[in-house]
Amino acid sequence: MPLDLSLKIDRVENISREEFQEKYMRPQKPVIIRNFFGADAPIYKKWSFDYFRQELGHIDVGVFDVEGSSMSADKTYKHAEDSMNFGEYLDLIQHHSTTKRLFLFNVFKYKKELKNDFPTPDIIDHVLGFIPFTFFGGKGAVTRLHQDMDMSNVFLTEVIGRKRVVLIDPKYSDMLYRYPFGVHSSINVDKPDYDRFPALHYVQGYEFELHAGDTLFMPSGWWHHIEYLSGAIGVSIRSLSPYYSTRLRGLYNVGVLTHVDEICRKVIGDKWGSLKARIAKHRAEVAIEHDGH
Ligand SMILES: O=C(O)CCC(=O)C(=O)O
Repeated sequence: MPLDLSLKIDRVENISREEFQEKYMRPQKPVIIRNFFGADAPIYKKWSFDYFRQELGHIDVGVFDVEGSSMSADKTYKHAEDSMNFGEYLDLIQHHSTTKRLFLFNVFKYKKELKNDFPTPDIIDHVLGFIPFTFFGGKGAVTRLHQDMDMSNVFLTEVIGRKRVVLIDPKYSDMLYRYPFGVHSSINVDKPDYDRFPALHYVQGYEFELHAGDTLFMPSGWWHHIEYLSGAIGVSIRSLSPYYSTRLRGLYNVGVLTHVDEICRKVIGDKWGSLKARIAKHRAEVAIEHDGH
């Protein structure tokens, strides 16, 4: 049986600041916003595979390919394992299937003025302006189910291409068997193993496609699984949660938790991963007892 991903996400265009804050930001409810940066924003017309090949085809970029069989399910990968010429990488993702991705790629380091192509809309506050990131990937690339560690709100804009997104409320974190000391889950959203992970029976989420011109508002801590349905280019901007407890949680995750995890992995070795899996299982059992019906 597939996961219950039958919730329907709202789609809006030209939403006012008041409506966005009241209906989506304060309740932390996801929504897809069409032409978030304004219909005439240069990003929608100027950014393309050809444009990047022409402007930055000569640089080398760090390439992630960690979603394969060799990855540790509970580990957050922060550094690219490989590097490639950007022009060749763009040819690859434009014309072929590949699992290679550019993840949290700071293209603005090479071309600062690209930031002017997408003015921050005034419907949002507390934008973390210093870190817009870009995402490049080829058809077939997958970002496994995870939460963003800094717990910021994410506005993920699809500039070119299509993606399939699975989005799940953080209230289900225990039922998703979240590994402690991290932001990953043991489960595969496309092949849920209900025998090993029975709490998945109680999880509900959204599943939808993002198309060029769509921006997904992903509230703090929402679980996401992203599959590239074509070669794609995206950009995300982030904003602080309206809630201080969530902001603190993000600071704690980035400043403390992730380092404790790395130290324990080094000191304890493989047993650390299995201990975390046991804790995740126990928490899911408790959640079934409290919330399962
Ligand atoms: O590749 C993408 O489009 C976004 C990936 C993402 O949001 C993430 O890895 O947190």
